[in-house]
Amino acid sequence: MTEQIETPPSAISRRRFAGLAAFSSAAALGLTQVATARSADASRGREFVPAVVVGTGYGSAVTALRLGEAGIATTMLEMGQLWTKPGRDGKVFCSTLNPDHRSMWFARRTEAPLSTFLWLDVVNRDLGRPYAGVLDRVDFDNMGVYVGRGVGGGSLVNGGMAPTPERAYFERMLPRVDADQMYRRYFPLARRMLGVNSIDPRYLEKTPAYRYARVSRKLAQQAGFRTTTIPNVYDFRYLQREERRQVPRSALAGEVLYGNNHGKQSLDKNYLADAVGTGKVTIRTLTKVLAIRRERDDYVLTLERIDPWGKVVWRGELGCRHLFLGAGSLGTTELLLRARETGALPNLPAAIGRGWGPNGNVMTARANHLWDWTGPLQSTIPTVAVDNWHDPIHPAFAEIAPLPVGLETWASLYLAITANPERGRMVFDHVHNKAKLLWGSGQSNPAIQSAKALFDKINRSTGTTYRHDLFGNNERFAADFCYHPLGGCVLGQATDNHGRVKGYRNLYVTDGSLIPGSIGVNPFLTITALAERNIARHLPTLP
Ligand code: FAE
Repeated sequence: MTEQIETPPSAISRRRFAGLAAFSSAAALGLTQVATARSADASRGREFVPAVVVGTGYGSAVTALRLGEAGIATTMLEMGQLWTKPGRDGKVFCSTLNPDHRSMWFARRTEAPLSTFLWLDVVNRDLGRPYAGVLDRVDFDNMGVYVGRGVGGGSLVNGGMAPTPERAYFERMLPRVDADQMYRRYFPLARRMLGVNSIDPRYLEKTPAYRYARVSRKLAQQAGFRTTTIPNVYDFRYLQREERRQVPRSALAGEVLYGNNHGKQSLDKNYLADAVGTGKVTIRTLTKVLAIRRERDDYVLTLERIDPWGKVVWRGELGCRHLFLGAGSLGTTELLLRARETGALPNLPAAIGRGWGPNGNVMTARANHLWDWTGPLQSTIPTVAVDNWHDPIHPAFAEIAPLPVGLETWASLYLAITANPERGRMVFDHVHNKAKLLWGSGQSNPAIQSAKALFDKINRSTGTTYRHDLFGNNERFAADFCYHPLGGCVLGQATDNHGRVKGYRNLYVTDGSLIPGSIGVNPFLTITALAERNIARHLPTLP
């Protein structure tokens, strides 16, 4: 079998230009459809397309591009908005320090990961009328899950960190995946496509914007820990020009959680632009898939379209032969659980809903000595980590996060990724017609213990302490929310070894739900590479 993995660069740039132009004109005209050619109007009866991709995050974007390149007419369905049209302030996204209605997905108040500062309720803001904002927090018992909503999914709101997992851990988590092929072919391909780059070490050492990272790094090294830099999809050359005030500031203007107006190479700038540029891929925005059923050889999707204020403006159906689910760990698992539990797709495997985990996420913060000031200007794009992954008892990869509030805080903030072996389970709640996560509060303890082992040692060695004022209830560790939901449709369990869902033909999963709850580093590079690997296997079998 030949596996298609690359397109010549010249073809990519022509396509990308066409795709970007389609995004701009859809935004300018206020359309909920992005395409280079006009496609049929779904509001007139049930339409049929050969392939549907649900969602527009990493797995979906890869899949749609490769389907489009193969000449297969594909419709992408995204419940969030297209984020390319500036608001009244001339900006597409609002900043983390000054959030407005664009920040959160139908919420009355922002729900930032840090709830207080100096125990004061100064972080979150009331938002007024709920709106289809870009960041969602889905709350379950004992676990809140942050996800991106919009064309580009998580790429719109994430920190852009794109590390490659340690090979031995990747092999442990996904033992049936050919690691040689992944590390030789698909990780490099994903890095190239996503525009992964690394900070210039000379810039890292001298810029005031990463003083906070250098301070944390110094203290970690004093305690005997190894540190490393983390590649990113934020354009570090742009960042340097921001500092020189040659271009509008984004990472240096507190933008990240509610979107970056500049610098970030989110999926709409690469995979999705290329996909639309093939002329075969259409994206429908503000369109949510509610249910999936089977009619003869086809899948029929029940859809609902809203306006940005949440009013339902259309309901209908769309038929397809091949259905690719890329709605993220929560979204994909919910759709399949609903299909199984309502009897629409009764042969779906019992493994759907299992193997869920938060990638061992835990946040913590330390208070530094007065002479170790972290600086008022902090880049929102993290680029240094404390690497304690090889600790035999408490492995942790702790990324040094900014606290970009524009004034000195003497605080060092961290997102630690740990190898928490605990797994949760998603089940279907018939009463509320939605998925529910079963995650006990004690299940976060192994993650907290790993982070604690690392930061206790830093505090002991350097004579510093934890901050208690940031996460509410005087907590030093926050492991009751995550940025990295993984699992629910685990590769090789709910699906075959390439993401084909067991029990049904032409039904595929292509997102973070394939990864069994933990991958040891930030996950989007792995999700992208795995999606490339899987679609390369499926393409020759498609019409
Ligand atoms: P994802 O990107 O979540 O896309 C799913 C899409 O499907 C979304 O656009 C949804 O709106 C849409 N959707 C869901 N349900 C439906 C439905 N029923 N109908 C239609 N559309 C639907 O999926 N990861 C890193 O590797 N590095 C980082 O630095 C990093 N930082 C993060 C920071 C934040 C604040 C957050 C929230 C996440 C971060 N992540 C980071 C995680 C990363 O963004 C996430 O793993 C990926 O986005 C997951 O990719 P998927 O393709 O699984």
